[in-house]
Amino acid sequence: KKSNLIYSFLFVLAMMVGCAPAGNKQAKDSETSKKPNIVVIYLDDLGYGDLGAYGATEIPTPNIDNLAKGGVKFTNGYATSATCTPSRYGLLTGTYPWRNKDAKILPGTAPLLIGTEQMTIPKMLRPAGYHTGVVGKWHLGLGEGHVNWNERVSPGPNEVGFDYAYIMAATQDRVPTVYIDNGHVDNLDKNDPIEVDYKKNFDGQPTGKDHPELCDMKWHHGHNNTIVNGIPRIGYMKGGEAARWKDEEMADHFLAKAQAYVKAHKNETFFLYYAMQQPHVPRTPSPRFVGATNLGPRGDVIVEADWCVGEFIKTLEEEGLLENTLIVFSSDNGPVLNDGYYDEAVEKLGGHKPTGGLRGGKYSLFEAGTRVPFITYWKGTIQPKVSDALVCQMDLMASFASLAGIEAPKADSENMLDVLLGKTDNGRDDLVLEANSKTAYRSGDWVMIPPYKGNPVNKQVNIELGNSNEYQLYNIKDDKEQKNNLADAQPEKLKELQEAFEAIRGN
Ligand code: NG6
Ligand code: CA
Repeated sequence: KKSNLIYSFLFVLAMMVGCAPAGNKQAKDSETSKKPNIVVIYLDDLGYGDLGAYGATEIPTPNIDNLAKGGVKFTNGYATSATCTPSRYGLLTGTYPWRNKDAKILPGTAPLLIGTEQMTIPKMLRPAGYHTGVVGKWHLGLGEGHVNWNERVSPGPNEVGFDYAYIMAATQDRVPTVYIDNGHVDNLDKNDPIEVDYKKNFDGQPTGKDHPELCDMKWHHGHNNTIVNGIPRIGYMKGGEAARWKDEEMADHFLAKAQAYVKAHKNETFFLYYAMQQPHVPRTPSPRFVGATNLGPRGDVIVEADWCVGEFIKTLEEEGLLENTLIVFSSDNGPVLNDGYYDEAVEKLGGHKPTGGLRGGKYSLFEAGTRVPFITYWKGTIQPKVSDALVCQMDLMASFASLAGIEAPKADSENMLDVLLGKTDNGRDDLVLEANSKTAYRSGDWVMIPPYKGNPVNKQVNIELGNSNEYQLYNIKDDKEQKNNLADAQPEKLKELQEAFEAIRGN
């Protein structure tokens, strides 16, 4: 009798252990199967006016234009910053990058900028059942300061939330010029180890500075260290010959990885951050796109990027995922023409307006630094429209949390899901903008730029930076080009913005 009792007790126990988790898992599966995939397609230095959908007439971008036509095209969509590293930091962590003093353009040897304890979009989405991947440009640092590129490079994207990471470490113009596959340099020959240094050259390595005759692409400023594929780069690198990327194949290479990711995870719910390299320098279109525009390489790589977007969308469609995927398209900062190489971007510009008429450009506190193309697309769910709502890439974190039905981490990110889905134009009230660690403030239709020391113009890239001895105040609804400084005429407005700005900066 006693043993019977024990047996039935054990039986009940076994049922509880065996079935309860299975029941939970089923519930979880049916819950997660309803959740949409999320894809962020991120370009590098694409300006507000660089797409047909935003007014460009000299650069055909039919595929991205289709996303804009079939989704929400934002006219007040912002990156957090006017350069790459801080914008990517803001996007992935939902936190203002100026809160982190190290969030600046990083060399290829910089340590990981995002703390492994910090919350990120992929880390947040994982417990909600998402598989997470990044393909493309990283530029958020790797390792802890002394990376050995011949061993697994860590911590990196895998350690801050990405299940899959196929990346370039920094930028196309910075060494190491290799792809990194979940921490391992792809195609590395152990007998030809890689060495990287940003201060000192390696013996016997020709540089762009000393050997301009070895360069197929000429440097204009910076970019005169190690020559890889005839292109002089930022930083010194030795070895790793077999692992070095071919610049003209980079777009196809990342596209193939992004497509493979989708195919491999089509039966799961996934978040993919597809960070393309165009139109950042060096601009190296595949031969298929050379001459696609009359604008030289800068125009041609934008057409190439548009083609990649089209191919990628095709894959989502072929896999039957397009109606269950929210796509966000944007750029990390505004446009620049000559960013350090002679590539005819200035000479062949013609009537094209990369900034779409906004003032400034990459590196600038003026609008063109941070206001960028910003499109959301979700076939069958988002009704096409143009939205003037103020939104920032930093808001993706809280918005994706809402979409995934989870609580948003505490951060600067604001839940803009209904705005992103085109259900309302009730966007942010205000936003702090950042360029080279200097900040400006947008509130409603007003932008306030505090006085800053420094050159008003970066002569090398020929861009107005926004530095001035005076306070600047613009009504960007009436004065899109920021020509009319109203700081003197509207002292009360100025005071209102100053106080609100200081309240945010101070907390
Ligand atoms: C600058 C580079 C520029 C570009 C930029 C980063 C020089 C003179 N200029 O320092 O070419 O690489 O950094 O661009 O080296 S970003 O889009 O990644 O922020
Ligand atoms: Ca950039």
